[in-house]
Parts: sequence; C-alpha cells; structure tokens
Amino acid sequence: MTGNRTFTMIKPDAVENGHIGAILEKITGAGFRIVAMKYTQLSKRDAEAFYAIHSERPFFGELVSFMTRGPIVAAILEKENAVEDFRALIGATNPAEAAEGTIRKLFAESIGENAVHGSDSDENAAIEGAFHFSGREIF
Ligand code: RTP
Ligand code: MG
Repeated sequence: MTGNRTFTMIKPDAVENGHIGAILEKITGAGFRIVAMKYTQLSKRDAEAFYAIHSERPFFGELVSFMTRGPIVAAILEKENAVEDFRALIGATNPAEAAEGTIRKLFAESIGENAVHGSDSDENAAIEGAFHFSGREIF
C-alpha cells in the first residue's frame, strides 16, 4: 500500500537548531505513524544520488554540501493520503511563502535550508524509503 506512505528527512539546519523533537511532535500530532526512523549522516555520494534529479540545477552543489554537513533524521511515515498530506504539513519550499503553522514556516531558515524533506509522489516515496531502510527496519 505505497499510497499510504511517505518519506521524510529532518535536514541538518533543523537538527543543528534543536528542532528534532518539535518537528516529530508536529508529524505525529498530524496523524502520521512512524514506521521507520534513523539518525544518520549522508555522505556526498548518498546526497548526490538522492538528489540526482536536481543535478543540473544551479543550486545542486550547495544542496549537496548542506545536506552532508551534519546529521539528519530519516523516517518513513504512514497515513491515509500520506504524500499529499505531508507536503501540506511541511509547506512551500521557500519558508517565506509557506502557510502559517506549517513546519517550514515554523522552523526553516531559507529556500535552501528548509528544515524538512517530503516525497513528491508515491513512486518517489517508495524509492526514497528503500534508499534509507531495509525491510527489517520498517515496522
Ligand atoms: P524537498 O524535495 O526537500 O522536500 O523540497 P521540495 O520538493 O519542496 O523542493 P525541490 O524543488 O524538490 O528542491 C529540493 C531542495 O533543494 C533545495 N533548494 N534550494 N537555492 C534554491 O533556490 C533552492 N531551491 C531548492 C531545498 O533544500 C529544496 O528543499
Ligand atoms: Mg522535492
């Protein structure tokens, strides 16, 4: 039932700023169940592979160095309509444009350092979840 799952990362800026607990509270408070979770750090190779779709964009180098500069929390979340509902919960890519009460509005600093990732489709949610977790780590 891939339609019921999404993948997220709490990015290095939010970890550095001490927002892990508050962000997890927002996520579980919105009705998402954590089915997999780890505290880890991406290597340059990991980040380049994860964000390969953006490799031609002008911000790619900045994105890879940001995403590798410190630890992240990676998680798979389960809820009805997970992908769309989670994108609504995190808000627009640019926190300046994110709706009030969204995670990016509350905790993000800039369009590049924007606190959280959320998968943009069911297909990518499955790919991204499998990138970080083996079957034994998903509950
Ligand atoms: P995400 O994939 O992290 O959930 O973010 P998103 O869908 O809202 O945005 P996307 O277009 O997929 O961009 C991926 C990440 O790249 C960084 N970015 N920097 N400097 C810039 O103009 C810029 N634009 C995007 C952000 O970290 C964004 O979340
Ligand atoms: Mg995206």
